[in-house]
Amino acid sequence: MKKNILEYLRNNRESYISGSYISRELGISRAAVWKQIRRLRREGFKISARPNCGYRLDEEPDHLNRPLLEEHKVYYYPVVDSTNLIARRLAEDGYPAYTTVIADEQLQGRGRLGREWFSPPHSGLWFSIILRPEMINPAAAAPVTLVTAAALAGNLNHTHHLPVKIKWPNDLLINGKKFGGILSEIKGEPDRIEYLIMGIGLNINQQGKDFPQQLKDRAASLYSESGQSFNRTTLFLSLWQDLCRAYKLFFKEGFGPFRAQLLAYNSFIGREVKVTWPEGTLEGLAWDLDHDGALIVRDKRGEIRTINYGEIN
Ligand code: BT5
Repeated sequence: MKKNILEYLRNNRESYISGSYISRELGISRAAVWKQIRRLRREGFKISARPNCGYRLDEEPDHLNRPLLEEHKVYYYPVVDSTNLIARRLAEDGYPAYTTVIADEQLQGRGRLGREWFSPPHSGLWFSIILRPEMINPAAAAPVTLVTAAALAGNLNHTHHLPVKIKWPNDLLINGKKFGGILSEIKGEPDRIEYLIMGIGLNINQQGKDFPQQLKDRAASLYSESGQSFNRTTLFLSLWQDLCRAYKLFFKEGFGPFRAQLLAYNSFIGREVKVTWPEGTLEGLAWDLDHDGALIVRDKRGEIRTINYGEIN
């Protein structure tokens, strides 16, 4: 029945179609029509309603293209708790490197340090890639988050002409607002990595008003800042191919080839920053990135400090 109502709306895109007409044609009550309209809206269809005129279909949701994704061995789920958790289960079951999980919606999307990651349906890219870098010890893998950020920023700047910047170590910004984040999780021993899970969240087609109150001033999407909406499947495949290429190069040649790209797209070098790191907080001038991607800060007393783990606030 939902499908039939959708057909009526699709065939009348130019005008409003009355609820009573649909109910007569389908032989159902007006309440049943209304129920189905509500259901379609929950699925992401934008349907406007006008008193005495009826309903009009304004926009269809951008569904991720499951068959195309699965051709690339990317596992699609409509709703998950967190793609990082699903990827971890697959990694434990022995799925190979580059196996990827993508979801339309996450109910418990996670950031670093147990923070939440807002992951509504039909609008973003929420995905996790399994990596199995056999040759690297865990310390050498630390820059993998920066490699991810460099690959994403490189693609979005070059291929899509978007002014995307990186905030060390895991934030992606557009016009100074955060639209993406990276969460890497590791399983291994001191001298060997069993697997890494690279979780990536990108706001794509949300409108500014779609963000919850506490994020409204700080969060953005590619659409809210550029006015361009994107086919999420096409954009994902373009980013994913660049990411896989970047990881292969990183495992072969280390962080070296990525340092210049990171510097080119950074939003912090030469700025006064406040950094949280295991020793507390530190204020100073972001000075440089070292050869491993560690942040070099000149503190208030003029001392040079090297931050391996932490974040710019
Ligand atoms: C991150 O953490 O930025 C990492 C986010 C990684 C999300 C991906 S989605 C696929 C995979 N599966 C998961 O469960 N996670 C990964 P962090 O630096 O800790 O930033 C978290 C903070 O960003 C929150 O405390 C909010 O302030 C803000 N935030 C939450 N959701 C946001 C959103 N959708 N857009 C912009 N900012 C957001």
